[in-house]
Amino acid sequence: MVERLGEAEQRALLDAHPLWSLDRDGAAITRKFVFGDFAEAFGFMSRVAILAEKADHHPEWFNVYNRVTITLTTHDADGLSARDAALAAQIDAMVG
Ligand code: H2B
Repeated sequence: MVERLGEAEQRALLDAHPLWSLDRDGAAITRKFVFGDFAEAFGFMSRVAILAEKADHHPEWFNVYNRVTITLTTHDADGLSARDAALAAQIDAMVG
């Protein structure tokens, strides 16, 4: 098992990454992205996939044409962990 974020850590995560919102009763965070077209959206997903594979931490996501919704949660923690905070930070750094 992986340790879950405490309440203060969860607040810090949302403060640092205001475009993400709590989801699933606090067990996940979600952010929506909109790109110019499918190629841009899929390029972004490819870059996230490489990060995810390196970190062995994988997003749940949904894509329709130029829109991507990413949900981060840690299955091994049954909720949010530092791994979600780290991946959210990397994704935010990628797109601004
Ligand atoms: N991704 C996510 N989001 N949560 C996990 O708990 C997780 C993962 N665990 N990717 C990893 C893979 C685990 O199953 C492997 C065995 O390390």
